[in-house]
Amino acid sequence: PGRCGSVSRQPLFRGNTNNFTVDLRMPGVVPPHSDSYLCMAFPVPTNEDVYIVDFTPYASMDTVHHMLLFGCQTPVSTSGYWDCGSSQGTCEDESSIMYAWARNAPPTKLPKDVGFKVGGDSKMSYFVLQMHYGDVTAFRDRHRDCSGLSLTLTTKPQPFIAGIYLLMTVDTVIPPGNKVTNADSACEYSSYPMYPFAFRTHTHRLGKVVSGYRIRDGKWTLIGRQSPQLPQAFYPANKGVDVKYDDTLAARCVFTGEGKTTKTYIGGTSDDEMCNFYIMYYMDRKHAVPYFNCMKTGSKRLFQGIPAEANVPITV
Ligand code: IYT
Ligand code: CU
Ligand code: CU
Repeated sequence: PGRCGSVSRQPLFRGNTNNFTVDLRMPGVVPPHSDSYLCMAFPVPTNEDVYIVDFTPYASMDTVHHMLLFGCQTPVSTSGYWDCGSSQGTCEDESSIMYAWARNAPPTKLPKDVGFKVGGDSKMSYFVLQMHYGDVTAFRDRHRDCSGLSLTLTTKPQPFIAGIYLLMTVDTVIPPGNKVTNADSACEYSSYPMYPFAFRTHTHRLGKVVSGYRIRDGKWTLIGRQSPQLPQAFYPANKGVDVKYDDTLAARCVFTGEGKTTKTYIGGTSDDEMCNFYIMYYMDRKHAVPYFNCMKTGSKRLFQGIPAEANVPITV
């Protein structure tokens, strides 16, 4: 008692029996050093299918750099929190990101009638909260952190199901020096219509701009473009860009090797790089797919058609 006194550990039922909220909070932690990543898993509190329809962040602005929510079946640990920095991950199996909070960025809202499906037979039996703590000098007073999220869940089937499409590169090598290195990925889309409504970019230090597109009949339409040096939240996607069977999804990350003396590879540490473009979308519940992954390198020929804006660094 006392540590996170007012945080409830039990789902709260309120309004009608269809709706409840779940608090996912760190259990009063002191991050061991600046730039710590700490994770904690929480079981989805029902065997039924439930839908996340809203997120409410509770984060200490002075210490929390960012906070991510994943869903998966087998978290790295199910008791207490663990260090989930570069070496240890979040889940043993495939995990899917569902929410991102980043300092100084407005949080994402799901559109009406859209929910992430969890529990039941969804393969999402645990929530994993990942916290990135920045400067720990704020912990000199020995207080403990109880930051986290509150989820609004409903058992009422939602007309549309939210999901994540991740485009990433796995073989990018950034040569040291001044010049620009592009990391391109692209995949043909061969499923039911998907409606992007938010996007998130992720690189480490060397990323300048990340852009994602739908290619239809040779025409490139922007889904989103952002500097990965800005808070890595989900930002609103370009409106009205649906994705249909036979479209291609494509993303480019622009890196610079400036200031480096050695090659930089894709990897988990802050000395490595990553090139990620996440699309948050919804699909009709009748044939919704909860996540997609594209790890295919985009061809030179295809990327000759990319709009020039994708090469323009965003200064922050
Ligand atoms: C090598 C890489 O790019 N890793 C990324 C993307 C990634 C996320 C998930 C890859 C796999 C996953 O199951 I979830 I395979 C990556 O680690 N990105 C970080 C977070 O860990 C999600 C990020 O902040 O986007
Ligand atoms: Cu962070
Ligand atoms: Cu990364």
